[in-house]
Amino acid sequence: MTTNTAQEEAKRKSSNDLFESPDFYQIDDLLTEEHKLIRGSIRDFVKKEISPYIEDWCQNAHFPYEIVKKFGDIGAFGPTIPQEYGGGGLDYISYGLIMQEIERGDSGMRSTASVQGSLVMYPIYKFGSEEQRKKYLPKLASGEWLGCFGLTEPDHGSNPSGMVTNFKDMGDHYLLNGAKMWISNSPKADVAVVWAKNEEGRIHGLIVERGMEGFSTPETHGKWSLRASCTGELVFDNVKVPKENLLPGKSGLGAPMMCLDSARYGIAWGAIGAAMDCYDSARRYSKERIQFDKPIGSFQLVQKKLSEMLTEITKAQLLNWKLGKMMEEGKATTAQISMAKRNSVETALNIAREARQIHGGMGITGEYPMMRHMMNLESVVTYEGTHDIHLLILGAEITGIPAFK
Ligand code: TGC
Ligand code: FAD
Repeated sequence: MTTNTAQEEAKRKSSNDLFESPDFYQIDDLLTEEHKLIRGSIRDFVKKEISPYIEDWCQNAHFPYEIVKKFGDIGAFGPTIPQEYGGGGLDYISYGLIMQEIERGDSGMRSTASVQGSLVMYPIYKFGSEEQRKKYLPKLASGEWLGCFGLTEPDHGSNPSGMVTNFKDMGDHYLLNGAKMWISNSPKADVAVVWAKNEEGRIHGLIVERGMEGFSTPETHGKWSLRASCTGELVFDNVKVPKENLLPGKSGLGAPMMCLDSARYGIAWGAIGAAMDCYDSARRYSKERIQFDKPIGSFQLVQKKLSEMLTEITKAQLLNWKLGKMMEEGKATTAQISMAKRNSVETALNIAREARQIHGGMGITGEYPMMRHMMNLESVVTYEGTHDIHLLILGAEITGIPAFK
């Protein structure tokens, strides 16, 4: 395809992104003018920079590396990190809205943004030294560098405290050994925040940089989900990590778990973005598609599907907004975040399936977004704590009895 033809094709697809956000309970009244401006600018960005291309990226399992710099330019990385470190200095509702709009475009794109902001910049800001903050945060915020977060291991997914990746104090440096698996952004990342145990078995965060001898990041191929996001391993074979790369501010499993609280919050908003995209496509299609000489939207069964979708989206929007307020006040608990992440992803998966059905056979094609969202959401329902782990976090909160072990 010549450049001109490619641009025309992109323009055609872009003009097909007719997304209109459902707001059945006038939740916009709860937003400030700044919130609406931020949401509007990210929505425009998604229509221009993601919607025209996302189908091709996913079909070809292509991670568009150039999106990293573009995300940096629009302030998608580290929205709540203070501006002095390059972050947005925004509140948690703004952060949620940014994730909602990006995931409305694609969950893989939101993954890139939420890993960078919540799982790489957040721990460096929260637990890092002033030197580490100054060295890494501005470059990560601008998209000059891409980061990843290594917690999961081949034999330790839901149970990260069993991790075997470890480091030894060698006097003038640490020696890091082990492997991480299923790491978003890893094949292209410049820096990795890696969680590993010291000789006493205490978990610490270390910043590992591409180019350190013995550090490699093999890509994971063959995914049916998040195909526009790159995923891989982190392999540490006697990697010499400078002592100044240890995050000094917090150790223990609580440190990575605090990062997960922030990222799971973003996912709660993001997944509803994907749900809104599916609902909006189904709403429009139901008015255009004629069967038995009538629009299919005139049939009660189709109206039932649409009504239930809108009800669930509205409930989740309200839950997310209230959670955002509690995050802002520093009052949100891990269990409250689990409830919202779990609810949003389940809602989005159900809506993607129902919306796909409303589109009939056309729903399985890339002309419409439902199958892509549905396949993406199969990762979202698993990562950042599986659906059942979040249920157990809630169960432990209700009963006071953890049922993980
Ligand atoms: P448990 O005994 O409950 O806790 C161990 C220690 O950690 C502390 N802690 C927290 N601290 C602060 N905030 C939190 N949210 C905390 N959660 C736990 C806890 O107080 C305790 O501290 P201490 O001082 O008493 O030792 O831990 P457990 O081993 O029983 O595990 C609990 C469980 C299963 C809930 C937890 O480990 C879990 O959530 N597992 C799921 C793992 C997970 O979510 N992995 C995500 C990997 S990253 C990822 O998926 C990125 S995808 C990103 C993308 O592409 O968008
Ligand atoms: P397992 O823990 O083996 O779970 C398998 C099944 O057993 C699940 O259904 C689970 O709910 C169930 N189960 C496990 N324990 C219990 C229990 N106690 N009670 C009841 N049921 C249980 N990780 C990172 O560190 N960084 C990343 O950037 C990252 N990105 C990812 C990107 C993708 C595309 C994917 C798919 C994963 C990513 N992950 C990442 C890993 C992700 O967090 C893990 O896949 C997830 O935590 C689950 O771990 P697991 O896959 O090992 O499943």
